[in-house]
Amino acid sequence: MALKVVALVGGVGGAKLADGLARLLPPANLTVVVNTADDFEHLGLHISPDLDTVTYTLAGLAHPQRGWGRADESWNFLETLRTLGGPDWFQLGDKDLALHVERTRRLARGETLSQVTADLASRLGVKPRVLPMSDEPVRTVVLTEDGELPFQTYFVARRCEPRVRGFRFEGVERARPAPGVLEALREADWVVLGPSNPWVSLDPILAVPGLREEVRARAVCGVSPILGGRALKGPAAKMFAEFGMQPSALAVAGHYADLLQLFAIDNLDRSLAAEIESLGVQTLVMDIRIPDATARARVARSLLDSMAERMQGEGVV
Ligand code: FO1
Repeated sequence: MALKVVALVGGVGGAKLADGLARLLPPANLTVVVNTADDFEHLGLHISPDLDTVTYTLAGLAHPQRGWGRADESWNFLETLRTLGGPDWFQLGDKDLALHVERTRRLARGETLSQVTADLASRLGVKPRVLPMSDEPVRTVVLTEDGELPFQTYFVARRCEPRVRGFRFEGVERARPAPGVLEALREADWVVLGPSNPWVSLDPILAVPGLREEVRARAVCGVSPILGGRALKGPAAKMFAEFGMQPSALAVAGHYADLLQLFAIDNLDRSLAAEIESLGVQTLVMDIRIPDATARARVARSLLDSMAERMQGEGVV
């Protein structure tokens, strides 16, 4: 019987792993819980970049190189906005824009983010359940040497250049897990932590009151977002370094050591396995790069096999 899995993910890396799992698991056995602390209001629209990256990836519509936004996009809106003197620092393609307009319209009518997400995902042909971490607004604020910056200002407008001192997840103490999140976790055989940025993609999800405790009660398998000391994508390695830590798969395993049973690291990091195991975490050593469908399915297959084996070893199955 197929395992029931809840994947906690942020942007591009997490979406790709979710896609690998979706290629192998029956849709009813996979729930993807997505970071919404990168969400922001821009041009009067509610933008949910990580939800959209996951939705487009699972729908087979994502831009193959960038990972975010859509393939076969046109840019008439952005070019016209630029001509008119509007803010063009955040790239919104024409097709992508339609989704933000429609989401914003429905939210203004009183639908919740999880309702809107479920309906839009289903219209785009996504089969597994995609849930925002919360329906309440949570916003990552990056504490930098240049002061506090909203996440997308730090990430896109400032290209992650300012040195980071810490993070604040504004609103998180009032946020509740979105409907279905705790139920999915309680039914799950395994929780998978995607190869997403630990600081700004997974920590906000785990900071939603009640969520971390529920994850800790389950078997958890992580995938390193760092290989050979470098992030697969984005500023994770830079952030570890700015906090005075050597960026590595070991540093990521240490970040979640209280949660993890299994942790997948890259062949390049084989020499870190013993130290990760000394944290009480079993390591899986493999090629963790997942640029295309074949690689995503291969990594997902290894994870699912190891999770099933571990359950059998413990006499759970
Ligand atoms: N990332 C960028 O680096 N530059 C952009 O202009 C940009 C636009 C954008 C539009 C829609 C969307 O869904 C994502 C977009 N992203 C862009 C990615 C986004 O900022 C990041 O992927 C996440 O917030 C980090 O996980």
